Amino acid sequence: IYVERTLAIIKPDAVHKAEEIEDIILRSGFAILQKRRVHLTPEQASDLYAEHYGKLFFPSLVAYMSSGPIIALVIARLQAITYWRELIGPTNTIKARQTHPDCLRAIYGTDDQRNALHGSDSFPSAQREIRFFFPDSVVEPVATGQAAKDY
Ligand code: YYY
Ligand code: MG
Repeated sequence: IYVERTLAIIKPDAVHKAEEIEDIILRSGFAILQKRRVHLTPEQASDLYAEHYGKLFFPSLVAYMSSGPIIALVIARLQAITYWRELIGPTNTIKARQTHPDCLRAIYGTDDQRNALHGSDSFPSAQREIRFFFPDSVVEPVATGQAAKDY
């Protein structure tokens, strides 16, 4: 068995529900390894979402993500990357409410862009995003056996 790490973000529209969301994270079998409350500048938000640079929604995404404090969390459990994405649900909150009413974006999201939560979409993304918020951490999203002592 192996423990995997991923990056979760509680976005500005959901920060007022952070306690409740962290509780759900813990009850869903994750450990919260690191946590940081941070107010990104537009430049930092652009870097975080660089993969979407040039898309129509990019400017408003950057404005949203820098509109207030966010909470970045390194969370860990078995298959954390896949499982956290499953738990937060589809990107579009409005559609999520129709197809996945129990997912966290359906519950905590605001509209089709302000979707309350982020989850890394792959192993390389998790590495990059964990390093983005926690540059000093030893980034080893997958830990086997003895490496687990790091937790
Ligand atoms: O990974 P995920 O957050 O589910 O979606 P992405 O396609 O990576 O988009 C990142 C972010 O951008 C999304 O959470 C909301 C916003 N966004 C948007 O406003 N409009 C879109 N058509 C697609 C994404
Ligand atoms: Mg994405």
